[in-house]
Amino acid sequence: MTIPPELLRRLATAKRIAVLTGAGVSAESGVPTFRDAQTGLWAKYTPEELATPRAFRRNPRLVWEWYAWRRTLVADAKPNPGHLALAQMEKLFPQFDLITQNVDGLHQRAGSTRVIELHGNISRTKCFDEGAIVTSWEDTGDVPPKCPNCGGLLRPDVVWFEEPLPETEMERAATASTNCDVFFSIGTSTIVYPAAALPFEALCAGATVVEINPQPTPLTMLAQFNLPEAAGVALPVLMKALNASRKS
Ligand code: BV8
Repeated sequence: MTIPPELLRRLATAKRIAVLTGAGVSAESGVPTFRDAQTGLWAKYTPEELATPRAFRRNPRLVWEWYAWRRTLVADAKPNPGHLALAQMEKLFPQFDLITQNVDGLHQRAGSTRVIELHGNISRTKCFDEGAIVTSWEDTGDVPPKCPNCGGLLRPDVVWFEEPLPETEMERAATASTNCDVFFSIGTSTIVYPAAALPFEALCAGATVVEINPQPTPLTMLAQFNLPEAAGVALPVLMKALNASRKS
């Protein structure tokens, strides 16, 4: 695959870059996307059924064990060439914001430092009632375990459907999206809101929008550039072309 010369020209003068990533960026690390069918005992549930406060109230053990299963997948996963290329890209631009919907922490493990976690992080735990982050608790065998402060149930520090996103992160993401020269939308189906609105806000603010996704999404027809490739293939090629254009 080749990078469109016009895109390289725009990146040559760009100062401010914003990137939105979704589950597709972690697919090549073996972390199933939301669209991928749930496997094994989870096959009979849709993620939207398990990732809600209602589902947790209805069956806290089931939801806790689903996240425990996903935590093992994430723990065994390694950042892939897509994650690593984005960590390099951060160093090439004066302003670079990496907005992720992923809760797997793989961007940070790849070395990215400008990460905005819109939907939280699966390796953090908080109290369902108080919302406070909890780092240690007594293993009494309860599933989910109990909050050491109030005895309430513990839950993963992720944003569930029908829950508002963390305000600071949402504001930083909106500011980065409406103040960038080039906006990359990578490995996301662009369906879940309010994250899915960000590429369109960048378009309205006059940014050049680039989509990297092997499948079409609601953004595809509106993006100025489409790289219909896997992120782990397209991003290293893009970085190579960027470095070459900077040397010449
Ligand atoms: C909220 C954390 C206020 C938990 C997640 C407006 C319109 C319609 C609906 C709504 C709306 N506003 C709000 C809603 C409701 C809802 C929503 O958007 N529903 C959707 C289903 C229509 N939004 C919410 O509930 C949000 N909260 O609005 O609060 C409120 C309060 C009360 C009542 C109502 C509203 C909260 C949303 C956040 C939920 N939490 N994750 C967890 O992880 O368990 S969302 C979760 O799903 C992910 O974080 C991500 O955001 C989303 C999955 O999307 P993607 O990441 O894009 O992944 P997906 O599998 O879909 O696609 C993968 C893509 O990658 C594909 O396109 C594929 O082609 C591509 N791909 C595959 N391989 C590769 C690749 N690309 C590149 N390389 C590859 N190798």
